[in-house]
Amino acid sequence: EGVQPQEYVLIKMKVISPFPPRLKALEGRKVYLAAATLRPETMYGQTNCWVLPDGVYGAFEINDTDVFILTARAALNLAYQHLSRVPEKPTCLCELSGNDLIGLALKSPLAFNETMYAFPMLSVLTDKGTGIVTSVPSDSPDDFMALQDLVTKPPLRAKYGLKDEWVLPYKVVPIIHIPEFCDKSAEKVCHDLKIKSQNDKAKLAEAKRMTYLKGFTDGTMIVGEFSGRKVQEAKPLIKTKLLEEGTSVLYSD
Ligand code: A2H
Repeated sequence: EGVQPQEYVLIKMKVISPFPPRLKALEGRKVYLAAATLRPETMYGQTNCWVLPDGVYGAFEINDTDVFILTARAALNLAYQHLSRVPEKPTCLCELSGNDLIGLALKSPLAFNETMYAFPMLSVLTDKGTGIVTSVPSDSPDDFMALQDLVTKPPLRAKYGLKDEWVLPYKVVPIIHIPEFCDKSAEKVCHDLKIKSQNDKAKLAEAKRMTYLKGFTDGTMIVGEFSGRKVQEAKPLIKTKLLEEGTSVLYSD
């Protein structure tokens, strides 16, 4: 963690009704899993959402219409950033565990994937961002390996009650071309480094290092409104678009 506050874009991943029993108190409201990202330009390639199974989350009133599901820590920060119905005071409608969120059906801005689901990832930190992470397996080695684990390990799906039809049809969506890594940089680097699972922390750190900077400096968008533009140019434009259309908000951690 740096000394500077990190500025994230919170992606509003809309929870599709009917809500499961644990969320019934929220039925009729606009409820979102609020995912913190540093890469808004990758949102075209979202395939699912990540939560920490044992993480503690809450459903908080952000304004008169929207409810965000995230950690209490993030809700308090948001309350001091003018994102709480009651100024400087989070209002929690119900407490939820990560396990309550697993399997929720979601619709997320820009994603080509129409419906996606919340899945477990054990490396999600609840003291960073919102504790909710959106998954872009084309460009994030963490996301690629965590999804790969769920696809290749039926017992892991069973442990968390994931239906095969939520997990197995997923496809890595190519969204950014990087000359060195072709169009699915995370998949290529994970393969080249022979990364076995999401628990292979040292190699994943190396994979992230290799892809993160290159994506920004050498990447070109190959999908969406800014297709053909450099990632460096497209990133602020996509960020502004998401904020203006109201499908995202800014958040400082
Ligand atoms: B990024 P930094 Cl395509 N726990 O978004 C674990 N990881 C978290 C998190 C949390 N509580 N909150 C956010 N993140 C992830 C997209 C992405 C991201 C791509 C490529 C790289 C990448 C899609 N996932 O991050 O420690 C989120 O994943 C590589 C660093 O604050 C967020 O951006 O620097 C990033 O980590 C924030 O990490």
